[in-house]
Amino acid sequence: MRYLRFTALALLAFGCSLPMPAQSEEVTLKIVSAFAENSQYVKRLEGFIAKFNADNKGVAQINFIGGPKAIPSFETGNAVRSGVVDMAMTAGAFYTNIMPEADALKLAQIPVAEQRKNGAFDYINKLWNEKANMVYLARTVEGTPFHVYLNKKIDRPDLTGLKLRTTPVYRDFFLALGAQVVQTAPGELYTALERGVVDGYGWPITGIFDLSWQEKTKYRVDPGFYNAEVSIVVNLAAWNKLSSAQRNALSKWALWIESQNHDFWSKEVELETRRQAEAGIQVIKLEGTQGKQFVDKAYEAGWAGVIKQSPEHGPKLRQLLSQRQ
Ligand code: 173
Repeated sequence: MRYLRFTALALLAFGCSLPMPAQSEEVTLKIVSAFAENSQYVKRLEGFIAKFNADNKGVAQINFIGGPKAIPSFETGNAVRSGVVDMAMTAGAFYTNIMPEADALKLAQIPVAEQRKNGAFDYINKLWNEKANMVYLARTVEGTPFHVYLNKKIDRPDLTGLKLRTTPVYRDFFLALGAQVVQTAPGELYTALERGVVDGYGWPITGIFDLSWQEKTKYRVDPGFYNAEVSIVVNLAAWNKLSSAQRNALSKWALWIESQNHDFWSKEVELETRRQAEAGIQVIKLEGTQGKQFVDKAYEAGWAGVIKQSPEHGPKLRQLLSQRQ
């Protein structure tokens, strides 16, 4: 027994005296997605990973673990914060449990390329580092508005009497318009629509076909509002362990995917709008003043919600993310 213990200790000591792996050794980073594996968001992520991996053999590789079946959408923030995974492609709405400020990114009125120049990106990173143990690496979705999708008709910006599926993205706005709300992960929405538990939902202009919601959707309300946000975040400790070559590789490809956002998403918006019409989804168009009031109310309710939850950082985020006057 004594001998065994001695051997074990000797082995441990020997193990510890092995040289530490050199910083330049290839690292594999595990990434999960808050969105379904067949979604457009994930297809684009996989394209990004393929390019990154081909460019970084011997330096760093990204390994896609899976979508919400691996880590539920609303748990992605916790998984990155705690280091269960190294990275996630997720939306701020899914980790307001960690930091309420995460949901403010949907309110950005300037592209991420500009956020990198006006100090917003640095401010975000400081906050994300401190409050979520995360590096905010790249915004992969921008320039696609959210919409209200309904199965009951409305003729003015009023959702009184309707029960809508929500996430933190839409909650304050839907409540301001008189709706009742129920929160679900995207993966639970089809069933909620099928069972008539909800009369509609919020979602961006793109992506409703990924989980077949078009089968259970009669109307889309125009105009859209906000700026759907999906980003790649990295566990801070995992980031700090990387060599500068590995960090540079991630930053280089972060800039690359962001540089593709405008062209990629403007095309998708066009395609998906047409596809919705072809699927028979009718547009309820709030015209003129009504349309303007609808969008103004969205931003008003959205910022009021963020500032209420974060009086310390909300106003600064508003200043940095809003259109320059
Ligand atoms: O689930 C959602 O409706 C949501 O919050 C969201 C956020 C960003 C992109 C798509 C959906």
